[in-house]
Amino acid sequence: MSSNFRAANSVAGDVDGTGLRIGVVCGRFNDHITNRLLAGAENALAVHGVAEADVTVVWVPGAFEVPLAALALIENGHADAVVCLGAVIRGETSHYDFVAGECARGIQDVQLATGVPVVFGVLTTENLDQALARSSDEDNKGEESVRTAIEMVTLLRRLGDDGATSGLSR
Ligand code: INI
Repeated sequence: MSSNFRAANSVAGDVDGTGLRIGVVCGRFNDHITNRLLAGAENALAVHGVAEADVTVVWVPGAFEVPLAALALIENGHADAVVCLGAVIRGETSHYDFVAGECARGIQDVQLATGVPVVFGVLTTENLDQALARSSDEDNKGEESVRTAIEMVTLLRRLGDDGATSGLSR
């Protein structure tokens, strides 16, 4: 099925991080994984033009504490977006579902309450091998999360302005 109908307005962000202030919240639990996510995130921050001086990394005990630290970064004016990094591995915990679920819910709550992008860069895997694979040089959730953060900030700015730069008509 096709038609000649084309939406008049189409908006997306980009991955130019110049001038953006990015907060990174990192869980210390499973830090053999979260340090790899952080390395991927820092690599992406450099690639996408974010200045070192504009990045604040905050360490918390585990994924459960991540949303509160993200909220504090935002409320204290430190970040245009927050990238949350953690590793919850099912094989190693009996309360996987609580930790992973509450972390995800908390992150979504913070971004919806504040209007500031908060990215879920928390690995939730069945085992250590999967966590290693998703924090590798080839495939790194930290790297991907930085791109998401920058894309969402630039998207929201375009949606929020008067349409002049985005091309949105009213
Ligand atoms: N925190 C994690 O980040 N990953 C885990 O796999 C994990 N496990 O296995 O329990 C974990 N637990 C700690 C939790 O995030 C809190 O720090 C703790 O419950 C104190 O609130």
